[in-house]
Amino acid sequence: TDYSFPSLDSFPPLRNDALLRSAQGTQPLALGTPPPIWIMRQAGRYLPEFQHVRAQHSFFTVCRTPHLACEVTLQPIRRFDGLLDASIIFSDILVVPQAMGLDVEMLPGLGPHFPDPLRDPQDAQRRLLDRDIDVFHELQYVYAAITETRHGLEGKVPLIGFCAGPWTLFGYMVEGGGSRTWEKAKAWCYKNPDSAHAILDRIAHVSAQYLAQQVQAGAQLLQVFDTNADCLTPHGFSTFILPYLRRLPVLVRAHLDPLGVPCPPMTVFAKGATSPAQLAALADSGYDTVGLDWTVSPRFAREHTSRTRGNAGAPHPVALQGNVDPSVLLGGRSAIKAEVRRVCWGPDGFLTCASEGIRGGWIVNLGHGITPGVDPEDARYFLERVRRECAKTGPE
Ligand code: 1CP
Repeated sequence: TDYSFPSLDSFPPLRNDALLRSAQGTQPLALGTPPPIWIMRQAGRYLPEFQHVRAQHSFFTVCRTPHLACEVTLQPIRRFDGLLDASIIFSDILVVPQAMGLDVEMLPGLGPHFPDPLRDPQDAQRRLLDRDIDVFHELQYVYAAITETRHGLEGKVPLIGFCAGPWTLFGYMVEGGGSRTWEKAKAWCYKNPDSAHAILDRIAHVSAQYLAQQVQAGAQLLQVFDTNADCLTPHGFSTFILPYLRRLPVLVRAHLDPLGVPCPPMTVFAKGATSPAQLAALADSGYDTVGLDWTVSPRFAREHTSRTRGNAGAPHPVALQGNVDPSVLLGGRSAIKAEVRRVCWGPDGFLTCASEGIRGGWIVNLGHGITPGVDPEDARYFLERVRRECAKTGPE
């Protein structure tokens, strides 16, 4: 409770800025030069060293204890020394609903659980919209973890901050946990669209302040995870998802500009938003990088994102992040090797496109988070294979 933001030039100098340069368009994908790589959900679940920490502390205790969050964030950086180009702060998207006054528990083997989810518009008005939230006070434990981790990283790789897309959080707050259909959240939108918009708007404002404060604490790139962007109709996407995703970078800048703090690169990962129109809309929504799930080919994604000009009219197309199928890490080494090769050098691969002169940065990643059953040494093999394929200047 005595945290204050650090001076941003008090941190060790960054020695690997490949991620930031790819996102900003100053390091376009070039044949023979391996692009930056990291793995969504790289800290946690599948790592025995994480399970060791979790055996002693509850999930949210790890999130709320800066030295534990820092330790867990550094675990993959240590284990895969030199193979990862970014770290992501250990936390969860659900710390934001907690900050907004909702209880969230992490049930072993089941995932997040809200004992008292939002019931109806009156309930949301009373428990959410009529309350003032002191974002700094509620979430300063995250900022303390970010500041400590920036020091712990010693400038090896940049530190990513994150939050959820407003739609994804709305889903959890209404359903009370994960869902296959998200039908309560969807029913709310059909029955009470004005109430849904008021809640999404509040979540967007809190999230933007949270992202800006993560930057003040030391985050060097921001990613928005809209994991549930795949459950609405195209019209629902345009109505309840896209406007709130677009608002985040605008509001983050509005927080940071008066402080004289530059806005770092921002990435949007809207899982399942992969139609041509949705990809084009995401590429034009104020973010520097569009994250892709594994259901689209790199060529298809390039085709539908390269006509737009990237963040704030930048003279380069948006960077793309992704999109190796996370399940291949459960499929054995020959499958990993083949799939990495396909994403790089297949007929529709990232490097094949680059060799044809199709422009745009690439940040290598999976198409969603790494799953709990993965052998960490298979994850290492994946990182090594990407490096190997990307060092080549042609498919042979
Ligand atoms: O008990 C445990 O240890 C729970 C496992 C766990 C972990 C390690 C959860 C529960 N969250 C996290 C950390 C986490 N979550 C990070 C930290 C950095 C990292 O792991 O590298 C991040 C970025 C998230 C983001 C998150 N949480 C998302 C968005 C990204 C995604 O994977 O779709 C979502 C939807 C959640 C909700 C959540 N938290 C945890 C669970 C089990 C779930 C449900 C979805 C899921 O199974 O992943």
